[in-house]
Amino acid sequence: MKTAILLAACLSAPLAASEAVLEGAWARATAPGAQAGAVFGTLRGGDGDDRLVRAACAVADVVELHTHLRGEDGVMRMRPVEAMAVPAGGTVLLKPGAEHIMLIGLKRALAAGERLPLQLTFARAGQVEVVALVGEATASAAPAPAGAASGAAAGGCCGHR
Ligand SMILES: [Cu+2]
Repeated sequence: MKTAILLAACLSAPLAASEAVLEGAWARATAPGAQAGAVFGTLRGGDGDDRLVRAACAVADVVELHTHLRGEDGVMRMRPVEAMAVPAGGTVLLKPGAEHIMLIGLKRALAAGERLPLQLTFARAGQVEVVALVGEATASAAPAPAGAASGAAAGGCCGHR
């Protein structure tokens, strides 16, 4: 039933499809010489189930998709995953201690306040360019961009580059 309705909607409005995105991408600043960094944010699903299958970043030799799993010894450890499922209309929160995008082999330190371009590849949505805002090294949530209070939809967002 649901599939039939979705299919009809797609056929009648093929250009109005919404695709999976990473919203509010952010990263933690890294110490000079640090080998790794991580990117977080909220994966938001589009009209259809999707999967984040790859990520790339110019400042890292390798970018992996990671999750945290509890080992047999009870300790949480990062594990690479082949893909992150992004259900249609759903959200997946990437945050410290959970799913994240791992930057390995950093070519330089990430500085608080900088904007870090990333290329994400979704199985369905294809390649998507996102910019992660770098927060403090100890940040546990996305930094608020100057002049853009979270939740303020009107104005604000694009004047500060
Ligand atoms: Cu990791």
